[in-house]
Amino acid sequence: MKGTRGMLVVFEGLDRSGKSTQCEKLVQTLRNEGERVEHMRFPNRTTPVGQIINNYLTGEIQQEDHVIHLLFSANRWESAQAIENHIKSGTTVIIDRYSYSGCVYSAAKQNKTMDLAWCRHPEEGLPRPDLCLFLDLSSEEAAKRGGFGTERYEKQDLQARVRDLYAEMGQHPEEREDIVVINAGRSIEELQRDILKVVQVSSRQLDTHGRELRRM
Ligand code: FDM
Ligand code: MG
Repeated sequence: MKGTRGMLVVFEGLDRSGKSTQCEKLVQTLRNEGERVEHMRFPNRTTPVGQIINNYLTGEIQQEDHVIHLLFSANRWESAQAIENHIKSGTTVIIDRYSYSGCVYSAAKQNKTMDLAWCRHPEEGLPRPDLCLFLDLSSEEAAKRGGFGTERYEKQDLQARVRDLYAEMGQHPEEREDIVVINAGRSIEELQRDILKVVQVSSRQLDTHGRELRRM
């Protein structure tokens, strides 16, 4: 990946789909190849906004649906300039969850005034991923993998709606261009190989076209 700027690669998928494992493996592989890579994850629970989100997810506090949605988005905006700076300076940024999670988990609550379109608005203007790797696993298979934890969204009925909403969001004109579906019901090594290939193709396209960083 010798292009003029770094790539923005995000991982999406249900809880237990293997995102964090694959994210770490990709970061390591690219670093071993001599690439500069920054690894991030959302929610970033270390900031003041992130601490509110953490307390909400663990069930310590309640938040109105729209409010917590906007805080998840604000948590990305806190890092937007840093992401852009990394990319411009030639560092590739790899992120565990991004705007897709932001939209689908909120929309899965079925609040009457929070459809996908409403949920996507606060994301507009954020750095747009060059590639979104969607690790696809059924909610049943996800539940089998050691079961869910105790956090707020780790329930099978919500996860099933989340998966449908990921598919719906994949129809959005921009998201459709960025998203690559990876069958996550396979071994860690198989996924890793597949993912690396997809990233390499995407990287070559970027080198050829030398595109400006886009915005959501
Ligand atoms: N989540 C994550 C959201 O609801 N909105 C968001 O914007 C993001 C980034 O937070 F259930 C949800 C998805 C998941 C939970 O994520 C915590 P991790 O990856 O399990 O920490
Ligand atoms: Mg989780």
